[in-house]
Amino acid sequence: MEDLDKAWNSLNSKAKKIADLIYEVGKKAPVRIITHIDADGLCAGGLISRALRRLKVPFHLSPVKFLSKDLISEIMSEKYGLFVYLDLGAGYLKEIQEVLGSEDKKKVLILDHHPPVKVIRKEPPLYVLNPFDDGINGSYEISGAGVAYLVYRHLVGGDDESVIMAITGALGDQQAGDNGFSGINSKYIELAKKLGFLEVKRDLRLFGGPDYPLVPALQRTYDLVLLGLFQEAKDAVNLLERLKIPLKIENRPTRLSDLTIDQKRELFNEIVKQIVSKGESGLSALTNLFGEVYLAVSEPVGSPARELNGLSTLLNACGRMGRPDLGIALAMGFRGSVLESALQTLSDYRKTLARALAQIMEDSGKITRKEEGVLFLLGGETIKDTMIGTITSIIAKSKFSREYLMVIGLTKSDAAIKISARLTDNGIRAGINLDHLMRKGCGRVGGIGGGHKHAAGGYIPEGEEENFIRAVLKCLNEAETLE
Ligand SMILES: [Mn+2]
Repeated sequence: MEDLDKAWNSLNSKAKKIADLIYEVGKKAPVRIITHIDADGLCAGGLISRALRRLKVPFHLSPVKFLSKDLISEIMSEKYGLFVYLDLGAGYLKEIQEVLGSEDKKKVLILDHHPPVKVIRKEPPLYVLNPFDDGINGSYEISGAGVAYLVYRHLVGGDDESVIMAITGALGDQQAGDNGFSGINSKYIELAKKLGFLEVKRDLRLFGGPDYPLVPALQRTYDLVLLGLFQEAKDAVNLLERLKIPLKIENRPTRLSDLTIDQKRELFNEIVKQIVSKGESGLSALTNLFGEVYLAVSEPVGSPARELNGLSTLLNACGRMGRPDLGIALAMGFRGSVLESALQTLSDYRKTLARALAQIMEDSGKITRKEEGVLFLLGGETIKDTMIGTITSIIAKSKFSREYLMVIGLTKSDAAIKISARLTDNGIRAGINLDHLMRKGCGRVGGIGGGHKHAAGGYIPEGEEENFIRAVLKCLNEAETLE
Protein backbone atom coordinates (compact mmCIF):
# COMPACT_ATOMS: atom_id res chain seq x y z
CA MET A 1 0.00 0.00 0.00
CA GLU A 2 2.83 2.32 0.89
CA ASP A 3 4.43 1.69 -2.50
CA LEU A 4 1.14 2.37 -4.23
CA ASP A 5 0.72 5.69 -2.39
CA LYS A 6 4.26 6.64 -3.30
CA ALA A 7 3.64 5.89 -6.97
CA TRP A 8 0.30 7.75 -6.83
CA ASN A 9 1.97 10.85 -5.40
CA SER A 10 4.80 10.74 -7.88
CA LEU A 11 2.47 10.26 -10.87
CA ASN A 12 0.30 13.10 -9.63
CA SER A 13 3.12 15.56 -9.26
CA LYS A 14 4.17 14.80 -12.86
CA ALA A 15 0.55 15.01 -14.00
CA LYS A 16 0.18 18.43 -12.37
CA LYS A 17 3.16 19.82 -14.29
CA ILE A 18 1.72 18.39 -17.50
CA ALA A 19 -1.72 19.87 -16.77
CA ASP A 20 -0.13 23.28 -16.14
CA LEU A 21 1.76 23.04 -19.43
CA ILE A 22 -1.39 22.11 -21.37
CA TYR A 23 -3.24 25.08 -19.88
CA GLU A 24 -0.39 27.50 -20.43
CA VAL A 25 0.04 26.60 -24.12
CA GLY A 26 -3.69 26.02 -24.67
CA LYS A 27 -4.60 29.54 -23.50
CA LYS A 28 -2.77 30.89 -26.54
CA ALA A 29 -3.15 28.27 -29.28
CA PRO A 30 -5.09 25.08 -30.08
CA VAL A 31 -3.76 21.79 -28.72
CA ARG A 32 -3.30 18.74 -30.97
CA ILE A 33 -4.49 15.41 -29.52
CA ILE A 34 -3.92 11.92 -30.93
CA THR A 35 -5.60 8.95 -29.28
CA HIS A 36 -6.14 5.24 -29.86
CA ILE A 37 -9.41 4.15 -31.45
CA ASP A 38 -10.21 1.36 -28.95
CA ALA A 39 -12.53 1.75 -25.95
CA ASP A 40 -9.66 2.74 -23.62
CA GLY A 41 -8.27 5.28 -26.09
CA LEU A 42 -11.71 6.82 -26.60
CA CYS A 43 -12.14 7.14 -22.82
CA ALA A 44 -8.75 8.85 -22.59
CA GLY A 45 -9.62 11.19 -25.48
CA GLY A 46 -13.02 11.95 -23.95
CA LEU A 47 -11.46 12.81 -20.58
CA ILE A 48 -8.93 15.31 -21.93
CA SER A 49 -11.50 16.76 -24.35
CA ARG A 50 -13.97 17.28 -21.53
CA ALA A 51 -11.40 19.10 -19.43
CA LEU A 52 -10.25 21.33 -22.31
CA ARG A 53 -13.83 22.14 -23.26
CA ARG A 54 -14.51 23.20 -19.70
CA LEU A 55 -11.37 25.38 -19.67
CA LYS A 56 -12.33 26.82 -23.10
CA VAL A 57 -9.06 25.60 -24.57
CA PRO A 58 -9.49 24.85 -28.29
CA PHE A 59 -8.18 21.49 -29.50
CA HIS A 60 -8.07 19.20 -32.52
CA LEU A 61 -8.40 15.48 -31.79
CA SER A 62 -7.83 12.50 -34.09
CA PRO A 63 -8.48 8.90 -33.03
CA VAL A 64 -6.08 6.58 -34.91
CA LYS A 65 -5.91 2.81 -35.38
CA PHE A 66 -2.19 2.64 -34.69
CA LEU A 67 0.94 4.76 -34.75
CA SER A 68 3.67 4.48 -37.36
CA LYS A 69 6.79 6.40 -38.21
CA ASP A 70 5.09 7.94 -41.24
CA LEU A 71 2.04 8.99 -39.28
CA ILE A 72 4.23 10.56 -36.59
CA SER A 73 6.11 12.61 -39.20
CA GLU A 74 2.84 13.69 -40.74
CA ILE A 75 1.31 14.74 -37.43
CA MET A 76 4.44 16.48 -36.19
CA SER A 77 4.64 18.57 -39.38
CA GLU A 78 1.32 20.19 -38.49
CA LYS A 79 1.41 23.74 -37.20
CA TYR A 80 0.65 23.20 -33.53
CA GLY A 81 2.74 24.06 -30.51
CA LEU A 82 1.62 21.19 -28.29
CA PHE A 83 0.99 17.56 -29.27
CA VAL A 84 -0.64 15.15 -26.82
CA TYR A 85 -0.53 11.40 -27.47
CA LEU A 86 -3.00 9.32 -25.44
CA ASP A 87 -3.04 5.52 -24.90
CA LEU A 88 -0.22 5.18 -27.44
CA GLY A 89 3.25 6.53 -28.13
CA ALA A 90 5.28 4.73 -25.45
CA GLY A 91 6.65 2.35 -28.10
CA TYR A 92 7.58 5.27 -30.38
CA LEU A 93 9.48 7.57 -28.04
CA LYS A 94 12.62 7.28 -30.18
CA GLU A 95 10.84 8.08 -33.43
CA ILE A 96 9.02 11.02 -31.88
CA GLN A 97 12.25 12.34 -30.44
CA GLU A 98 13.92 11.96 -33.83
CA VAL A 99 11.21 13.86 -35.68
CA LEU A 100 11.23 16.51 -32.97
CA GLY A 101 15.00 16.92 -33.41
CA SER A 102 16.19 20.34 -32.40
CA GLU A 103 12.77 21.90 -32.91
CA ASP A 104 12.26 24.38 -30.09
CA LYS A 105 8.74 25.58 -30.81
CA LYS A 106 6.99 22.21 -30.45
CA LYS A 107 6.29 20.27 -27.28
CA VAL A 108 5.10 16.67 -27.06
CA LEU A 109 3.30 14.89 -24.22
CA ILE A 110 3.07 11.08 -24.17
CA LEU A 111 0.38 9.95 -21.74
CA ASP A 112 0.47 6.18 -22.17
CA HIS A 113 0.36 2.97 -20.13
CA HIS A 114 2.22 0.68 -22.54
CA PRO A 115 5.82 -0.31 -21.70
CA PRO A 116 8.07 2.58 -22.76
CA VAL A 117 11.15 2.05 -24.90
CA LYS A 118 14.38 3.40 -23.52
CA VAL A 119 15.31 6.88 -24.71
CA ILE A 120 18.37 8.97 -24.11
CA ARG A 121 16.51 11.87 -22.59
CA LYS A 122 12.92 12.19 -21.44
CA GLU A 123 12.90 15.90 -20.88
CA PRO A 124 11.59 18.99 -22.62
CA PRO A 125 10.37 19.22 -25.30
CA LEU A 126 9.35 15.57 -24.79
CA TYR A 127 7.29 14.96 -21.64
CA VAL A 128 6.37 11.40 -20.65
CA LEU A 129 3.77 10.29 -18.12
CA ASN A 130 4.08 6.52 -17.88
CA PRO A 131 3.19 4.28 -14.91
CA PHE A 132 6.14 1.95 -15.58
CA ASP A 133 8.48 4.80 -14.61
CA ASP A 134 6.95 4.71 -11.12
CA GLY A 135 6.87 0.95 -10.63
CA ILE A 136 3.23 0.56 -11.68
CA ASN A 137 2.55 -2.17 -14.21
CA GLY A 138 0.61 -0.48 -17.01
CA SER A 139 -0.55 -3.81 -18.38
CA TYR A 140 -3.10 -4.31 -15.62
CA GLU A 141 -2.70 -1.68 -12.86
CA ILE A 142 -3.77 1.40 -14.85
CA SER A 143 -5.26 2.01 -18.30
CA GLY A 144 -4.64 4.73 -20.88
CA ALA A 145 -7.80 6.39 -19.62
CA GLY A 146 -6.45 6.06 -16.08
CA VAL A 147 -3.28 7.94 -17.09
CA ALA A 148 -5.40 10.61 -18.83
CA TYR A 149 -7.52 10.95 -15.69
CA LEU A 150 -4.40 11.82 -13.68
CA VAL A 151 -3.99 14.86 -15.90
CA TYR A 152 -7.74 15.51 -16.06
CA ARG A 153 -8.06 15.89 -12.28
CA HIS A 154 -5.30 18.52 -12.27
CA LEU A 155 -6.75 20.33 -15.29
CA VAL A 156 -10.20 20.72 -13.69
CA GLY A 157 -8.86 21.05 -10.15
CA GLY A 158 -10.25 17.96 -8.43
CA ASP A 159 -12.07 14.65 -8.75
CA ASP A 160 -15.52 14.34 -10.26
CA GLU A 161 -17.81 11.75 -11.92
CA SER A 162 -15.35 11.43 -14.83
CA VAL A 163 -13.36 9.01 -12.68
CA ILE A 164 -15.93 6.54 -14.06
CA MET A 165 -14.23 6.82 -17.47
CA ALA A 166 -10.86 5.81 -16.01
CA ILE A 167 -12.52 2.58 -14.84
CA THR A 168 -14.37 2.08 -18.14
CA GLY A 169 -11.06 2.32 -20.01
CA ALA A 170 -9.54 -0.33 -17.76
CA LEU A 171 -12.54 -2.61 -18.39
CA GLY A 172 -12.14 -2.01 -22.15
CA ASP A 173 -8.51 -3.14 -21.93
CA GLN A 174 -9.62 -6.17 -19.84
CA GLN A 175 -7.43 -5.22 -16.92
CA ALA A 176 -9.68 -6.73 -14.24
CA GLY A 177 -8.30 -10.07 -13.06
CA ASP A 178 -10.12 -12.87 -11.25
CA ASN A 179 -9.97 -10.85 -8.04
CA GLY A 180 -11.05 -7.58 -9.61
CA PHE A 181 -8.73 -4.61 -10.11
CA SER A 182 -5.33 -3.85 -8.61
CA GLY A 183 -2.86 -0.97 -8.46
CA ILE A 184 -4.06 2.49 -9.45
CA ASN A 185 -7.19 0.90 -10.92
CA SER A 186 -8.29 -0.26 -7.47
CA LYS A 187 -7.52 3.23 -6.17
CA TYR A 188 -9.93 4.65 -8.77
CA ILE A 189 -12.59 2.12 -7.72
CA GLU A 190 -12.26 3.20 -4.07
CA LEU A 191 -12.26 6.87 -5.01
CA ALA A 192 -15.36 6.54 -7.21
CA LYS A 193 -17.18 4.60 -4.48
CA LYS A 194 -16.21 7.11 -1.81
CA LEU A 195 -17.42 10.05 -3.90
CA GLY A 196 -20.72 8.26 -4.50
CA PHE A 197 -20.31 7.80 -8.25
CA LEU A 198 -19.90 4.03 -8.29
CA GLU A 199 -21.49 0.90 -6.94
CA VAL A 200 -19.90 -2.51 -7.44
CA LYS A 201 -21.87 -5.71 -6.98
CA ARG A 202 -21.85 -9.32 -8.05
CA ASP A 203 -24.57 -10.27 -10.48
CA LEU A 204 -25.30 -11.68 -13.92
CA ARG A 205 -23.17 -9.59 -16.23
CA LEU A 206 -25.62 -8.42 -18.88
CA PHE A 207 -25.38 -5.25 -20.96
CA GLY A 208 -26.81 -2.19 -19.21
CA GLY A 209 -26.79 -3.77 -15.74
CA PRO A 210 -29.64 -4.82 -13.45
CA ASP A 211 -31.99 -1.96 -14.36
CA TYR A 212 -31.81 -2.25 -18.14
CA PRO A 213 -34.58 -4.04 -20.11
CA LEU A 214 -33.76 -7.75 -20.41
CA VAL A 215 -34.39 -8.28 -24.13
CA PRO A 216 -31.90 -5.66 -25.44
CA ALA A 217 -29.58 -6.60 -22.56
CA LEU A 218 -29.28 -10.15 -23.91
CA GLN A 219 -28.86 -8.85 -27.45
CA ARG A 220 -26.11 -6.39 -26.56
CA THR A 221 -23.93 -8.31 -24.10
CA TYR A 222 -20.56 -8.39 -25.85
CA ASP A 223 -19.62 -12.03 -25.21
CA LEU A 224 -23.02 -13.17 -26.44
CA VAL A 225 -22.69 -10.93 -29.51
CA LEU A 226 -19.37 -12.60 -30.33
CA LEU A 227 -21.01 -16.02 -30.11
CA GLY A 228 -23.86 -14.92 -32.39
CA LEU A 229 -26.45 -15.57 -29.68
CA PHE A 230 -29.71 -13.56 -29.46
CA GLN A 231 -29.15 -11.99 -32.86
CA GLU A 232 -32.88 -11.31 -33.21
CA ALA A 233 -35.06 -9.86 -30.46
CA LYS A 234 -37.35 -12.87 -30.85
CA ASP A 235 -34.54 -15.21 -29.71
CA ALA A 236 -34.39 -13.36 -26.41
CA VAL A 237 -38.19 -13.10 -26.16
CA ASN A 238 -38.53 -16.88 -26.72
CA LEU A 239 -36.08 -17.59 -23.94
CA LEU A 240 -37.97 -15.40 -21.45
CA GLU A 241 -41.29 -16.95 -22.46
CA ARG A 242 -39.90 -20.44 -22.01
CA LEU A 243 -38.84 -19.50 -18.49
CA LYS A 244 -42.28 -17.97 -17.87
CA ILE A 245 -40.71 -14.58 -17.17
CA PRO A 246 -43.23 -11.87 -18.10
CA LEU A 247 -41.98 -9.48 -20.81
CA LYS A 248 -43.51 -6.52 -19.02
CA ILE A 249 -43.95 -5.53 -15.43
CA GLU A 250 -46.08 -2.52 -14.51
CA ASN A 251 -46.27 -1.52 -18.17
CA ARG A 252 -42.52 -1.30 -18.67
CA PRO A 253 -40.09 -3.91 -20.03
CA THR A 254 -38.87 -6.43 -17.45
CA ARG A 255 -35.41 -5.85 -15.98
CA LEU A 256 -32.92 -8.23 -14.44
CA SER A 257 -33.59 -6.62 -11.04
CA ASP A 258 -37.27 -7.60 -11.29
CA LEU A 259 -36.44 -11.33 -11.22
CA THR A 260 -36.57 -13.52 -8.14
CA ILE A 261 -33.41 -15.41 -7.18
CA ASP A 262 -34.89 -18.58 -8.70
CA GLN A 263 -35.78 -16.85 -11.95
CA LYS A 264 -32.27 -15.42 -12.15
CA ARG A 265 -30.79 -18.86 -11.60
CA GLU A 266 -32.98 -20.35 -14.34
CA LEU A 267 -32.04 -17.55 -16.71
CA PHE A 268 -28.36 -18.07 -15.92
CA ASN A 269 -28.65 -21.82 -16.56
CA GLU A 270 -30.44 -21.28 -19.88
CA ILE A 271 -27.82 -18.82 -21.13
CA VAL A 272 -25.08 -21.24 -20.04
CA LYS A 273 -26.75 -24.00 -22.09
CA GLN A 274 -26.77 -21.78 -25.16
CA ILE A 275 -23.14 -20.83 -24.64
CA VAL A 276 -22.11 -24.46 -24.17
CA SER A 277 -23.86 -25.37 -27.43
CA LYS A 278 -21.24 -23.20 -29.14
CA GLY A 279 -18.46 -25.53 -28.00
CA GLU A 280 -15.00 -24.37 -26.98
CA SER A 281 -15.58 -20.91 -28.38
CA GLY A 282 -17.95 -20.19 -25.50
CA LEU A 283 -15.41 -20.69 -22.74
CA SER A 284 -14.59 -17.06 -22.03
CA ALA A 285 -18.25 -16.04 -22.30
CA LEU A 286 -19.02 -18.66 -19.69
CA THR A 287 -16.50 -17.31 -17.21
CA ASN A 288 -17.59 -13.72 -17.86
CA LEU A 289 -21.29 -14.36 -17.38
CA PHE A 290 -21.33 -13.88 -13.62
CA GLY A 291 -19.17 -11.51 -11.62
CA GLU A 292 -18.59 -7.85 -10.81
CA VAL A 293 -20.89 -5.28 -12.33
CA TYR A 294 -19.84 -1.63 -12.13
CA LEU A 295 -22.74 0.80 -11.85
CA ALA A 296 -22.38 4.50 -12.55
CA VAL A 297 -24.76 5.84 -9.94
CA SER A 298 -25.07 9.29 -11.53
CA GLU A 299 -26.40 7.71 -14.75
CA PRO A 300 -30.24 7.51 -14.79
CA VAL A 301 -31.78 4.14 -13.83
CA GLY A 302 -32.43 2.20 -17.05
CA SER A 303 -29.79 4.04 -19.07
CA PRO A 304 -27.66 1.73 -21.28
CA ALA A 305 -24.57 3.62 -20.06
CA ARG A 306 -25.21 2.80 -16.40
CA GLU A 307 -23.14 -0.40 -16.36
CA LEU A 308 -19.51 0.21 -17.27
CA ASN A 309 -18.76 -3.09 -19.05
CA GLY A 310 -21.66 -2.27 -21.35
CA LEU A 311 -20.42 1.29 -21.79
CA SER A 312 -17.05 -0.05 -22.92
CA THR A 313 -18.88 -2.38 -25.35
CA LEU A 314 -20.59 0.68 -26.83
CA LEU A 315 -17.30 2.56 -27.15
CA ASN A 316 -15.60 -0.45 -28.72
CA ALA A 317 -18.34 -0.75 -31.34
CA CYS A 318 -18.12 2.99 -32.14
CA GLY A 319 -14.36 2.68 -32.73
CA ARG A 320 -14.60 -0.43 -34.86
CA MET A 321 -17.49 0.80 -36.98
CA GLY A 322 -15.75 4.04 -37.98
CA ARG A 323 -17.66 6.27 -35.52
CA PRO A 324 -14.97 7.18 -32.94
CA ASP A 325 -16.53 10.66 -32.82
CA LEU A 326 -19.55 9.13 -31.07
CA GLY A 327 -17.25 7.31 -28.66
CA ILE A 328 -15.40 10.51 -27.75
CA ALA A 329 -18.67 12.37 -27.23
CA LEU A 330 -19.99 9.55 -25.01
CA ALA A 331 -16.80 9.57 -22.97
CA MET A 332 -17.06 13.36 -22.61
CA GLY A 333 -20.43 12.81 -20.99
CA PHE A 334 -22.83 13.61 -23.85
CA ARG A 335 -26.01 11.51 -23.87
CA GLY A 336 -29.36 11.93 -25.68
CA SER A 337 -28.94 11.59 -29.44
CA VAL A 338 -25.26 10.61 -29.02
CA LEU A 339 -26.28 7.63 -26.92
CA GLU A 340 -29.03 6.72 -29.41
CA SER A 341 -26.56 6.75 -32.31
CA ALA A 342 -24.05 4.71 -30.31
CA LEU A 343 -26.70 2.05 -29.63
CA GLN A 344 -27.53 1.98 -33.34
CA THR A 345 -23.80 1.61 -34.08
CA LEU A 346 -23.60 -1.35 -31.68
CA SER A 347 -26.50 -3.00 -33.44
CA ASP A 348 -24.82 -2.36 -36.84
CA TYR A 349 -21.62 -3.85 -35.42
CA ARG A 350 -23.52 -6.97 -34.37
CA LYS A 351 -25.03 -7.34 -37.84
CA THR A 352 -21.75 -6.71 -39.65
CA LEU A 353 -20.00 -9.31 -37.52
CA ALA A 354 -22.79 -11.88 -38.04
CA ARG A 355 -22.80 -11.25 -41.79
CA ALA A 356 -19.01 -11.67 -42.08
CA LEU A 357 -19.06 -14.89 -40.03
CA ALA A 358 -21.92 -16.30 -42.11
CA GLN A 359 -20.04 -15.44 -45.31
CA ILE A 360 -16.98 -17.29 -44.04
CA MET A 361 -18.90 -20.37 -42.88
CA GLU A 362 -20.83 -20.69 -46.15
CA ASP A 363 -17.90 -19.75 -48.36
CA SER A 364 -16.80 -21.98 -51.19
CA GLY A 365 -13.36 -20.56 -51.77
CA LYS A 366 -13.75 -16.81 -52.28
CA ILE A 367 -12.87 -15.79 -48.74
CA THR A 368 -11.45 -18.96 -47.21
CA ARG A 369 -8.32 -20.61 -48.45
CA LYS A 370 -7.56 -23.97 -46.90
CA GLU A 371 -3.92 -24.97 -46.97
CA GLU A 372 -2.28 -27.73 -45.01
CA GLY A 373 -2.54 -26.70 -41.38
CA VAL A 374 -3.59 -23.11 -42.07
CA LEU A 375 -7.00 -21.61 -42.68
CA PHE A 376 -6.54 -18.27 -44.45
CA LEU A 377 -9.33 -15.69 -44.48
CA LEU A 378 -9.00 -13.36 -47.44
CA GLY A 379 -11.00 -10.38 -46.25
CA GLY A 380 -10.11 -8.17 -49.23
CA GLU A 381 -12.60 -5.33 -49.14
CA THR A 382 -15.38 -7.37 -47.53
CA ILE A 383 -14.03 -7.50 -43.98
CA LYS A 384 -13.16 -4.24 -42.19
CA ASP A 385 -9.60 -3.93 -40.90
CA THR A 386 -11.02 -3.02 -37.48
CA MET A 387 -12.94 -6.30 -37.38
CA ILE A 388 -10.52 -8.85 -38.85
CA GLY A 389 -8.86 -9.50 -35.46
CA THR A 390 -12.19 -10.24 -33.75
CA ILE A 391 -13.33 -12.42 -36.64
CA THR A 392 -10.06 -14.37 -36.79
CA SER A 393 -10.32 -14.98 -33.01
CA ILE A 394 -13.90 -16.22 -33.25
CA ILE A 395 -13.13 -18.57 -36.17
CA ALA A 396 -9.99 -19.90 -34.44
CA LYS A 397 -12.07 -20.87 -31.39
CA SER A 398 -14.92 -22.41 -33.41
CA LYS A 399 -15.51 -25.93 -34.72
CA PHE A 400 -15.04 -24.53 -38.21
CA SER A 401 -11.24 -24.46 -37.82
CA ARG A 402 -10.90 -27.67 -35.80
CA GLU A 403 -8.65 -29.45 -38.32
CA TYR A 404 -6.23 -26.51 -38.62
CA LEU A 405 -3.31 -25.27 -36.55
CA MET A 406 -4.13 -21.62 -37.01
CA VAL A 407 -6.34 -19.06 -38.69
CA ILE A 408 -4.74 -16.14 -40.52
CA GLY A 409 -6.86 -13.23 -41.70
CA LEU A 410 -5.73 -10.77 -44.39
CA THR A 411 -7.63 -7.61 -45.17
CA LYS A 412 -7.16 -4.25 -46.82
CA SER A 413 -6.20 -1.43 -44.46
CA ASP A 414 -5.67 1.90 -46.19
CA ALA A 415 -2.75 1.31 -48.57
CA ALA A 416 -1.55 -1.92 -46.88
CA ILE A 417 -2.79 -5.39 -45.97
CA LYS A 418 -3.48 -6.05 -42.30
CA ILE A 419 -2.65 -9.53 -40.98
CA SER A 420 -4.30 -11.16 -37.94
CA ALA A 421 -3.20 -14.61 -36.81
CA ARG A 422 -4.60 -16.84 -34.03
CA LEU A 423 -3.71 -20.40 -33.01
CA THR A 424 -6.43 -23.01 -32.71
CA ASP A 425 -6.26 -25.53 -29.84
CA ASN A 426 -4.40 -27.84 -32.22
CA GLY A 427 -1.85 -25.16 -32.90
CA ILE A 428 -1.37 -24.46 -29.19
CA ARG A 429 -0.81 -28.18 -28.53
CA ALA A 430 1.68 -28.31 -31.42
CA GLY A 431 3.67 -25.55 -29.69
CA ILE A 432 3.68 -23.10 -32.56
CA ASN A 433 4.95 -19.59 -31.86
CA LEU A 434 2.94 -17.06 -33.86
CA ASP A 435 5.14 -14.16 -32.78
CA HIS A 436 8.07 -15.78 -34.63
CA LEU A 437 5.94 -16.92 -37.53
CA MET A 438 4.45 -13.48 -38.19
CA ARG A 439 7.78 -11.72 -37.70
CA LYS A 440 9.30 -13.96 -40.38
CA GLY A 441 6.28 -14.29 -42.68
CA CYS A 442 5.58 -10.56 -42.84
CA GLY A 443 9.28 -9.69 -42.88
CA ARG A 444 10.00 -11.84 -45.94
CA VAL A 445 7.57 -9.89 -48.09
CA GLY A 446 8.63 -6.43 -46.95
CA GLY A 447 6.16 -6.07 -44.12
CA ILE A 448 6.34 -6.02 -40.34
CA GLY A 449 4.80 -8.47 -37.90
CA GLY A 450 4.90 -9.99 -34.42
CA GLY A 451 2.92 -10.22 -31.21
CA HIS A 452 2.31 -13.04 -28.76
CA LYS A 453 2.72 -16.80 -28.97
CA HIS A 454 -0.96 -17.53 -29.51
CA ALA A 455 -2.06 -14.30 -31.16
CA ALA A 456 -0.06 -12.09 -33.47
CA GLY A 457 -0.40 -9.92 -36.56
CA GLY A 458 1.24 -7.40 -38.81
CA TYR A 459 1.11 -5.44 -42.03
CA ILE A 460 2.38 -6.29 -45.52
CA PRO A 461 2.43 -4.22 -48.71
CA GLU A 462 -0.59 -4.52 -50.98
CA GLY A 463 -0.06 -7.09 -53.75
CA GLU A 464 2.17 -9.32 -51.57
CA GLU A 465 -0.70 -11.52 -50.33
CA GLU A 466 0.23 -14.62 -52.36
CA ASN A 467 3.91 -14.32 -51.47
CA PHE A 468 2.98 -13.92 -47.82
CA ILE A 469 0.85 -17.08 -47.87
CA ARG A 470 3.71 -19.02 -49.45
CA ALA A 471 6.21 -17.56 -46.97
CA VAL A 472 4.04 -18.59 -44.00
CA LEU A 473 3.63 -22.13 -45.26
CA LYS A 474 7.37 -22.37 -45.84
CA CYS A 475 8.24 -20.93 -42.40
CA LEU A 476 5.91 -23.43 -40.79
CA ASN A 477 8.27 -26.15 -41.87
CA GLU A 478 11.23 -24.43 -40.28
CA ALA A 479 12.09 -25.42 -36.75
CA GLU A 480 12.29 -21.95 -35.11
CA THR A 481 8.56 -21.37 -35.41
CA LEU A 482 8.20 -23.87 -32.58
CA GLU A 483 8.64 -22.54 -29.07
MN1 LIG B 1 -5.07 1.09 -23.52
